Order: sequence, then C-alpha cells, then structure tokens
Amino acid sequence: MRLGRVEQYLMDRIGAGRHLHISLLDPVSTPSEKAGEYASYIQESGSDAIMVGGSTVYSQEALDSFIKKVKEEVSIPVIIFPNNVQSISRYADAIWFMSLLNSVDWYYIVGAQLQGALTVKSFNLEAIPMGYVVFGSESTVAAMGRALPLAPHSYEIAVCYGLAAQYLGMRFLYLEAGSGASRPLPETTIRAVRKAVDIPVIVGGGIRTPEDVKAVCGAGADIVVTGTAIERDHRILPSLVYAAKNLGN
Ligand code: 1GP
Repeated sequence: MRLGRVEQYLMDRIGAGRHLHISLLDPVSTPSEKAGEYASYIQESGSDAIMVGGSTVYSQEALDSFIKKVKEEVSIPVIIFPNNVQSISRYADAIWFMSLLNSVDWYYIVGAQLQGALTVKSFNLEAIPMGYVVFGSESTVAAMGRALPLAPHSYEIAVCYGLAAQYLGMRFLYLEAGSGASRPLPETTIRAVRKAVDIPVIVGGGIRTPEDVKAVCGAGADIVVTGTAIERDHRILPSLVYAAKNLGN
C-alpha cells in the first residue's frame, strides 16, 4: 500500500529515529488575523507540522478561511484535527481520520466518520487513520466526545486500547490528556503503550515545558503535540521543539 504524502513525510522522520513536534492551532481561540503570523512562527521554530482543530470548532467556513491563511505562510504539512463533520477543509494537506475509541457514543467512534467520509473523498483530502484515546475526566474533549476517560495511570487499559487500534488497522495512536491538562500523561503509561504497540504513538495534553517534552519523548512518544503552551507564551516554542529533536530514540 502506498502511503499519502503527509503520512510518508511523518513516517520518514520517525523512521530516521527522530521525535517529532507538532504545534496545534485552535481556530476558535486563535484570532483569525493572526493565523498566518502564528503559522510562520511555528515553522521557523522547527515544528514538523501544524494541526488545526479543537473541541469547539463549529464553522467549516471559518475553518477554511483559517487554514487558507496558514497554508499561505508555511510549507510544513497542515493536518486537520477534527472534532466533528464541520471540521473538514479542502485546503488542508491531510486529516487525522480518527475514532474516539473510549467514547460511549457510537457517533464519536464511527458515526461522524461515516458522515464525513464522502466529503473527505470529494475534497481529495489525505486521510490518516488514527485511534484516539482520552484520559482525565475534566477535559473538554471528554465531555464533547462522551468519553469514558481513562485514569492517567491506567496503563493496562491504555495498552489494550492501543493494541485494539493497531489490530483494527489504525496507523497512529493518540494518547490525549486533554488540552489544557494540568500535567502530561505519566511516563509509565506512555512507556507501557510504546512497548506494546508497533504503530507510532502521539502524546498530547498538558505538555508545557522542555522538561515535559523530554519526559514524554523519553518514555517513547514518537510525536508530541503542544497547543496551550504556545497560546500562553509563544516564546517557549523553540525550546519545546529543541527538546523533542535532540532526544535520540
Ligand atoms: C490537545 O493534545 C492537544 O488535543 C494539546 O494539548 O493544549 O494542553 O498542549 P495542550
């Protein structure tokens, strides 16, 4: 099977033994007129890609306009991180085609996916299959996605979800502590999942400092995602990227 351009780009970098850093821009909390400027800064800081999305994105029109501004400024891949069917834009390079595995609601496991599938196809958008597992009960994503969130230290269950994602053919696994979480996922959980699964592991939520990045990557995350840290003070970004890139596997 031939991988899409963005997936190949990610896999080449992971295959070269690198830890990737991806910056998350939430179009609801990022002023639209700043989209291009922020994107350009993210690329200059060395991030490997930009994810665009958030739990409360509600307008495809606004998302289109946001992504167009981002794309005008950068050459790194722009990947949609969708919360629902309105988060599909023809202007992105790819979309995480994701299933919220620990939702109790059919809609977030496969319903939104079947409703969005023809739109993804008609936009000729690269779909990258991903299993998404949410931890911590206080996050917006847990509430919006009707998740039965895992306790951060529940590594045994996280391993089972990770294996299930892999055996179902998903090609990435995202361990989500929730945007704005007070701390990143515990290293024990990341390490146990990394050890058990063969697909790349993405970790996000609550990663604020270079020390957090080192801990998460050291425990085995192939990709770290940060959003809130940059929103609070963008000057932290180069040091987060540096921490990921200078920690060999
Ligand atoms: C959210 O994991 C991402 O889906 C990023 O979380 O905003 O806490 O960096 P933060």
